[in-house]
Amino acid sequence: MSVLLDLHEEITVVTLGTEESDALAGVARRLCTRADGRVDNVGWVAAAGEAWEETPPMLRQAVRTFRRDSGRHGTLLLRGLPLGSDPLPPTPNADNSVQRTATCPAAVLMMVASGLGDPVAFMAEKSGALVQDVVPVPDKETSQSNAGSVPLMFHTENAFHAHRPDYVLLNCLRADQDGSAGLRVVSVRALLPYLDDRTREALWAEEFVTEPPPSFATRAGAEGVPHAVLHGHEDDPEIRVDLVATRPMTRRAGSALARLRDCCEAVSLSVYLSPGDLVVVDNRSALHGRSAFRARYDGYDRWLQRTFVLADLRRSRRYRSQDGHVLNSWDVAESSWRSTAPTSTRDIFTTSRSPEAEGW
Ligand SMILES: O=C(O)CCC(=O)C(=O)O
Ligand SMILES: [Fe+2]
Repeated sequence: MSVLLDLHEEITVVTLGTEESDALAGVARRLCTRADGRVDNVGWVAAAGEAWEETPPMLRQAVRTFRRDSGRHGTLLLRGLPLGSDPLPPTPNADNSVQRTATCPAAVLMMVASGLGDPVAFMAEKSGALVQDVVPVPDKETSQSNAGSVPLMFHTENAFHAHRPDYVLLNCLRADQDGSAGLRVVSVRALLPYLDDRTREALWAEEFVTEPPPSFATRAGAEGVPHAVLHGHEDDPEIRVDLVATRPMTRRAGSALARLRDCCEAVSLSVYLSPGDLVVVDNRSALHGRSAFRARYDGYDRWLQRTFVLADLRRSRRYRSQDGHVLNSWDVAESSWRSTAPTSTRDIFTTSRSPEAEGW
């Protein structure tokens, strides 16, 4: 199943019919009553995983297929998802707003996340809540974060991080009033044919450093370990870059980043989300960003809910207290930071967190 978007390129779209949407709403309703409906409770997350098994088979099949091969654009768009029968409250506009209580859209988000792996959050970001609101925030218009409304540059989510998400999920509760906010996606598979040999060679070299976003408190003197933008198999590489936070360390790396930026602009796709649309971005093969839109702060602004997924939760165990779903702020990990990285597990778990955490 597919749909045509701008540039007449196709991303995979799966649309639920009324019957499937109603069935999914029933499963979500029951899930909301489990474990006191507390989204961040490990028991509730486990219940979301169980509930996923009761969702319509075509939904599970689409997610399973995407997990095996995220396709040319590394993006899956699920449409026709239920939002519940309660009227939607006004769009929040507080900074770092999160959804701690189960609602129909949050339940759907977390069930789909369970189908892809395990939902996770980062303690330093939006207080470690598993379901985060992506909404424009007054006075943050120009911020290169999801609280802003100027164009948001292409990025791998939490590109600096050794345990960056494998998938980013965004569930649309409300579109922006002018219909101008497009989620922009561009995959390495679409980019590669446009990159000349010299650019590719530079992108494979470990000549880039990526800073954490403002939400992740850094230790003075912490030094990012150089990494490549392209890695993995040369036929089908993964991409790791943030066009704001990644710095070139050499002249050729700088030229390659500039070329990459131009190509992203040229071959990206925009997805204009409507209520009931949920996008899954494969964070290993696709970058995402967002076009500008006008925020009004009148309760009817654009409202997405977001969660992250790790395909293999176990690998990050060292950084998760009590085998929970929240990665500590300092689990940038030995492979991402050197010299000033935490030296003991105790150190990792006791490092202070930034109350000003800002979503990225
Ligand atoms: O606002 C959007 O569509 C995407 C924002 C974003 O990059 C994110 O929340 O990770
Ligand atoms: Fe993002």
